[in-house]
Amino acid sequence: MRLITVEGMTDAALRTLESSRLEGPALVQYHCSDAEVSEVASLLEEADSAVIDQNSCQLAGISLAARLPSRLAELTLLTRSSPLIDGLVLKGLPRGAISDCSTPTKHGDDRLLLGFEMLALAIAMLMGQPMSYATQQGGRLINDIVPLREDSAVSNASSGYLHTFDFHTEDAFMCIPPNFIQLACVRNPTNTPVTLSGLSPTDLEPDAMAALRSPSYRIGVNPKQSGWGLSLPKDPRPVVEGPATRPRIRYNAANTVAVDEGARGALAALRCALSENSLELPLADGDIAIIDNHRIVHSRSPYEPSFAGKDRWLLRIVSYRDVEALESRLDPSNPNTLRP
Ligand SMILES: O=C(O)CCC(=O)C(=O)O
Ligand SMILES: [Fe+2]
Repeated sequence: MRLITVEGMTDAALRTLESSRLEGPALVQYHCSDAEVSEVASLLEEADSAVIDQNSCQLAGISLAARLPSRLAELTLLTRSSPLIDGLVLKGLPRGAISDCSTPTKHGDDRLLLGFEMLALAIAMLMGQPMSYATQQGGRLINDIVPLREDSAVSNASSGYLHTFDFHTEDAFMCIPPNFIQLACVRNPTNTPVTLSGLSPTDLEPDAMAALRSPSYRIGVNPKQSGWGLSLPKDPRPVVEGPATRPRIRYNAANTVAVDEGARGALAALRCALSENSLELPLADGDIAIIDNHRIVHSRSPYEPSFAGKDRWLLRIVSYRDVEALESRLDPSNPNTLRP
């Protein structure tokens, strides 16, 4: 994994990305300027005082996306379109009114949406079509990644804080996983990073790579998405796909099962490579990370919440490049919701 700090979409930045192209996925990091912070702060103020709910958030998100500071929009669109960039971290955005709210203690309540949530949604809209899952957090488009007491002992769940959430592609078990996952940091008092990793073309021996590219793996559902259990791909599938110089991964360390011994050995080699290539991304208040979900896997270590209202709180939004491919899963009464 490479983390490359840029000052904008400059030729020098693109040359750096091009020259290190074969060294594995590239994450671009940009620190917002004071002028951008104050521009976004006034957009947030407006959105914070508007009444925005699950039904009106699509239009409100589009209207905010159209008014984003140009450099932020350019970097986001470049991340969507350039094969040289696999993720973007926008650092130091303002949070508006959400910074005074307590961290939610349950999933899927029907509270109104605040400015920072709309900012996250606007950026996700530039990346593709944000979609929600009928099976997750009450079908909300913007999920709360928070510790939940009742899930403390659940491993491989974002709310299961006592356990590691091991490396995974978001919703890897689905026939069509989302293209991008976005994590927007409301607060992170324990400085618990999201750990990222990916593959460069030369990380694995040719035999292991060939096994990972063969249709020899089944991925089970996550504990929090058990509703999809009957809608998994029927046949085993590859874990690695795409061009040799830019491999794509569909993987979940917790529940990827290989059909034979050779495929199992390759999976162990993949696990080693991912752990060697890992990069800790410490998300601070107001940071927004966009991750190409086919190029970069993510994980989270255990952490200790205090349940006094100010625990770690990220917003998660997934987006898809191609909604038509999802047709059979669209909820007829809500075209931005997917169901098993
Ligand atoms: O809590 C995190 O840093 C990441 C959690 C996660 O994997 C997710 O929300 O999909
Ligand atoms: Fe995840």
